[in-house]
Amino acid sequence: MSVNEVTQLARDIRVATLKSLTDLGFGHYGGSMSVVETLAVLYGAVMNIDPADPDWTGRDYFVLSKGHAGPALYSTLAIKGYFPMEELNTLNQNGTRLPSHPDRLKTRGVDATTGSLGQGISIAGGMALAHKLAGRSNRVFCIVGDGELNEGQCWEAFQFIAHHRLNNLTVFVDWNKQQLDGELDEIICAFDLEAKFRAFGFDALTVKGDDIAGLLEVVQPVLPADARPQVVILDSIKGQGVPYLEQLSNSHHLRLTDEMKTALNETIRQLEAAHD
Ligand SMILES: Cc1ncc(C[n+]2csc(CCOP(=O)(O)OP(=O)(O)O)c2C)c(N)n1
Ligand SMILES: [Mg+2]
Repeated sequence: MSVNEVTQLARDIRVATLKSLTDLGFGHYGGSMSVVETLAVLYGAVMNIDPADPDWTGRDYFVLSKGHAGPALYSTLAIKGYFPMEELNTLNQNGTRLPSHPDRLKTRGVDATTGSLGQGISIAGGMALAHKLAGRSNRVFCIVGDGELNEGQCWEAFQFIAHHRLNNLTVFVDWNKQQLDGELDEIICAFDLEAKFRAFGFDALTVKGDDIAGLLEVVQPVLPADARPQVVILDSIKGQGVPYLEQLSNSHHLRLTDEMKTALNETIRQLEAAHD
């Protein structure tokens, strides 16, 4: 996929996610929006996957450690053909196969059950070690939240990943500078993320969270066998790509008012009109 095609895919993921959440009337908007471009890059142009055979053992694996962004992952999987788009309308409702947080036993294409923050990165480390020990070339990709880094488990996992040189795992930190109910700087400051990861044995770099060309350049190449594992810090905005959400300081979980619905529907309309 070209940069233009991935950009188009990101737009489609954003629209589908906004629609599924807005039809429901509540949900995790901010953190879903900030990972849209990364999901488009991974599922559109980087990961070796077969939506017709989600359990194919040769596939690359994806772990959404910040599981509350599940709605964005579901839209990505539906667009890629893992299940029908209409199923997105069942998000988080009784009997759905799309619970608010990903469950690998419920949804085709979900590789790991997440939602309890801190656990997904440990799962991803285990997956990467298993591939490495077996001499397989599968890659593993994992997105953690910046607030999620408050969980000590993340740092245990990072040490494990660096110790075992699991450079078949790429970690993304969604540095959107907010967590559940406020700014990181007010709650627990992240300090210098690049420096912290380097001290933990990673190669670290920062890319704008919506810079599709930049992300492709960094993530597409397979790292040399002796490289340190890579962390990509996504300099993102909570609510990214949706003007109304970008200016909110509490877009983490919204229960929609009429005013919010109007603003979100306007963005959906504009994004759809921009469709090539
Ligand atoms: C172990 C655990 N503690 C608390 C929560 C509740 N919780 C859900 S999302 C969230 C904030 C996460 O912030 P961040 O990782 O920055 O997510 P993002 O900004 O990307 O939405 C919290 C505290 C949880 N899901 N798991
Ligand atoms: Mg955050």
